[in-house]
Amino acid sequence: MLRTRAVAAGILLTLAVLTGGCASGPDSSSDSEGVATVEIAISGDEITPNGEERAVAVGQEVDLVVTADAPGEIHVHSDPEQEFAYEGTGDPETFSMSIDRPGQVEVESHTLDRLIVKLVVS
Ligand SMILES: [Cu+2]
Repeated sequence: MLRTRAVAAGILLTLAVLTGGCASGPDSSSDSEGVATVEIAISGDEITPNGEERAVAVGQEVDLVVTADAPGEIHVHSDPEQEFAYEGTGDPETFSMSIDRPGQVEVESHTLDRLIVKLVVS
């Protein structure tokens, strides 16, 4: 009986800790309202978006969400340049980054030699 209680208390404690962890979720999600999500779909040699401009803020978190049917690499022409290799499993893969100075930053697929999106950072 005592042992059962101790286990139960242990579980409750664990739950409390987990819940505490979750409770910080809503707080940080208010920050994530400022996240710019760029959905990128790559299928064969078709890429969406197709070179459109997208305005983002300096220092803003930019999430590149890549859904691709084959592995490849995304190139972000920021300074310094950033590269993200995606596996291309057909499931969305998220790459978080930010640009820390104003300007235009091209996001390209070198695999397909195409401009995907142009980030207009200000
Ligand atoms: Cu490039």
